[in-house]
Amino acid sequence: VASTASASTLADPDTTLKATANPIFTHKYTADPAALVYKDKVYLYAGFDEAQREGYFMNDWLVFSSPDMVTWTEHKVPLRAKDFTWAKGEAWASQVIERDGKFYWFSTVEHATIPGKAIGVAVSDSPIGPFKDARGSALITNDMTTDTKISWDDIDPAVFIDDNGQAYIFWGNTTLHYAKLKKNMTELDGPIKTIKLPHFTEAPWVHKRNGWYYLSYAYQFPEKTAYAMSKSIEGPWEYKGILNELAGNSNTNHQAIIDFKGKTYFIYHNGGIQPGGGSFRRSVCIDYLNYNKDGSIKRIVMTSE
Ligand code: FUB
Repeated sequence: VASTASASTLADPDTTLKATANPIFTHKYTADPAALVYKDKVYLYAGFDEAQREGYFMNDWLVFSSPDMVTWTEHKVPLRAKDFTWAKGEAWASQVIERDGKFYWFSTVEHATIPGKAIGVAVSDSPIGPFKDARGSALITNDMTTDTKISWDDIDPAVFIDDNGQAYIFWGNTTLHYAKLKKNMTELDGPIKTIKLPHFTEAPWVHKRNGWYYLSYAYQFPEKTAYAMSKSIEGPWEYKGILNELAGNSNTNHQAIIDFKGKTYFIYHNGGIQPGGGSFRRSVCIDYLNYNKDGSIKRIVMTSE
């Protein structure tokens, strides 16, 4: 998916830019993409890598929309980490999903009082927000999972609604967890379970095609993207191999997969803006994703165009 980003000066909300090259945005560093197809548009959500120092420096999330994957409109900041009053900050990875005309934003933040990362959920009537905390408390905290060796093991929510209406949330670092969500999308419904996948690091993403469930994730560190397939959302998951190679000079590699207007897109980040880009100054890229006849996925060909 190519383009020459002509957006180097874009800074104002509701401004339109053309993205014809990877990285697709060059006016800001953008990380941890998640995407939602709603009606005739794609909504692309990303964390804002503010580039103020080494290490993650992320306070806000960003939202862009497009009718064609090339012309993008940047909207007002839809959500900030501190909009969760119980959070200390840190706008890490998130995903937005629609249910019954409402948009639910599941996000990783640092909890103010329960040590470690936590997952919150915000809600809006519009895919571009503004979003408001839907619970007033975290949905998932570091003390709810048994794997408490690291403070950032409850991160990177991925939410999936199956054809029968049952919603699931997957998340984790090192250990991959999942649980059912109630119809209200703001409460867990039942036990937290774990899935074992080779070299799971973080960044799960779940999608479904032709009766197959796909679970893609960041693999090892520095991260590649790998994936597994299953005939059931509850597994067993069969590891299918590497999907995307190391993301250049970014240690992390964080993907979203969507179908839009007849094509499948693989949306990820790298450190591609040079000079300046890197592990904490990341940029969203988009390439095509293609399937084999048996439903397995061809390796992503990363392009600069
Ligand atoms: O952006 C902060 C963290 O880096 C995310 O939550 C991870 O997926 C990794 O990309």
